Amino acid sequence: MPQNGHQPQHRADLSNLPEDRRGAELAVIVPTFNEQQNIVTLLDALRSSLGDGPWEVIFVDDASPDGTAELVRELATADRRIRCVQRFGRRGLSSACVEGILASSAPYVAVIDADLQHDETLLPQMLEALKADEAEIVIGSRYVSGGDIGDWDAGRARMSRIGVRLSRVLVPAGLKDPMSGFFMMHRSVFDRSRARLSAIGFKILADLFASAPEPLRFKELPYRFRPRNAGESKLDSVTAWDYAMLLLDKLVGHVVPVRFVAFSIVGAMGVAVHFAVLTPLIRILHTPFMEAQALAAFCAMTFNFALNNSLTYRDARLRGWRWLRGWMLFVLACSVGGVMNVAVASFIFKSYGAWVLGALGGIVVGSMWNYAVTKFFTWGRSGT
Ligand SMILES: Nc1nc2c(ncn2[C@@H]2O[C@H](COP(=O)(O)OP(=O)(O)OP(=O)(O)O)[C@@H](O)[C@H]2O)c(=O)[nH]1
Ligand SMILES: [Mg+2]
Repeated sequence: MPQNGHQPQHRADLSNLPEDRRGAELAVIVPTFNEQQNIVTLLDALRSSLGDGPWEVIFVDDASPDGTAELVRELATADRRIRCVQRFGRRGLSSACVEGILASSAPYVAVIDADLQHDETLLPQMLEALKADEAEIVIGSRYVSGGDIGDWDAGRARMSRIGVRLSRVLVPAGLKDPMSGFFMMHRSVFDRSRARLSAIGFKILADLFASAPEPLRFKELPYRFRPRNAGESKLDSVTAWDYAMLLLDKLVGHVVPVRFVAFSIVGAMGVAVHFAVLTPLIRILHTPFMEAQALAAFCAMTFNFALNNSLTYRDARLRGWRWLRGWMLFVLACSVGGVMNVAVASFIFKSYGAWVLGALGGIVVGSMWNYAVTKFFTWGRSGT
């Protein structure tokens, strides 16, 4: 053992090892959720595109109930280029890609969807462009000449265009398809961006560009977006919320955690629910104030819990009995937060005689408590 605590600088001599022991040069990362029906077709497509070269494919599966990971592992017993990373109690395309990349040592990394919408025949060309140092990241693009969005309906095409326009605050103007989920990069691109990545939602490419400490040298290759091969789309209305959170995180995340912003937005909606319950109880049913207030607070807390579970903590969403347990912990924590709110508010009011300041102080302290405690105890997150 070295005395000074530093690791000795040693390099293993690998020159005598047989060729077939070499690690992969290219890792293809495939995030999956319920894509069992597409795995075999995708693997055939990758094999015919990449041939016998030194590549590997890493499926990052978020415990799909349809048995995607089980199938991948079964196929991996016949072909060691196939690997599977399985995550539990977690969801998210971007974070799955990050973990897939971290699980590989390959110097080149590609990301591709499992549903065969991306044109895997471009992969060799992407690799060549990187090796020739034409760029450090090569993007499969639907918006350069020769590229096409395929058979999207007008609504989806419009949503995509709006997404591209909004992304302009993050990515260079010359990048035509920042919403692409199909790209290949030199590992160093990822390494440089890693510390600043938000890894929220679906748009890992825009995240990479926005997180790079200096502008990335990129190249776009056109391709036609194909229809989904089999299975169902995972896009839903919450995808837009995730995208808004990604943009917000990139813009203000260094000042205030974006989850706290989301938590506060949900909290503000909870105030509306509180009054929507309180008003008819008092005005119509003539319920005594304390009872009405308690019932309204209970409804607002339940509403806040449900919404935070679906939006703020979508990636760690609780279901079944864990939902029930989470809800109880949330109500408990927020009740304590409510007591703190009133205590702080009355302290400020008594000290300074300013009721608006008192109310605001109470709200700030109460919501910070609620956020910090529920983040840890309800959704079990100590990090972001
Ligand atoms: N690991 C993981 N993968 C996901 C998650 N959500 C989506 N994916 C995968 O990410 C890829 C893209 O998802 P899609 O549902 O095809 O999204 P899309 O291509 O933008 O939408 P469609 O055109 O409707 O298919 C697919 O391989 C999905 O299985 C997730 O939460 N976790
Ligand atoms: Mg798809």
